[in-house]
Amino acid sequence: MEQAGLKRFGISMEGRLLQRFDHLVTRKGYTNRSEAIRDLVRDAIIQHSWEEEEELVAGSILLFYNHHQRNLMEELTRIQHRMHDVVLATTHFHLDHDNCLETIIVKGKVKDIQTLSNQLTSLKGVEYGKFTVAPVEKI
Ligand code: NI
Repeated sequence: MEQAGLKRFGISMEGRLLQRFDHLVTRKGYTNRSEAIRDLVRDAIIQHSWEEEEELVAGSILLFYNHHQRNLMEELTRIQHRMHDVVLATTHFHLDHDNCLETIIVKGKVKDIQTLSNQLTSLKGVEYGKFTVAPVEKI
């Protein structure tokens, strides 16, 4: 029987990811996974709602990838050139022999920056990508 309108659904994920998630749940003081996931979902919805806006924001896109991945470097450059009007600067760090960390500083309409971020983070070989905007303020 349903309680207080709560719905249940199943989530599948890799064991290693789940292990790290559980560590986060404990560290952040959540009493259970559901509570942590509800917070993540709320954040995601807020982040997504910004896409609808025409508002100008500044932010950064953080990318972690292995530069040996075929065509990845070319694709990263091509996409950034195509959206050069929102890219202010790109800084590339060679972390070790294989891995690179790149931060792209952006400014523009949220929907354009989100599009750029989605294109970059979904590229094959990008192992981690994070788009962060400055607190919602008019620039
Ligand atoms: Ni590098």
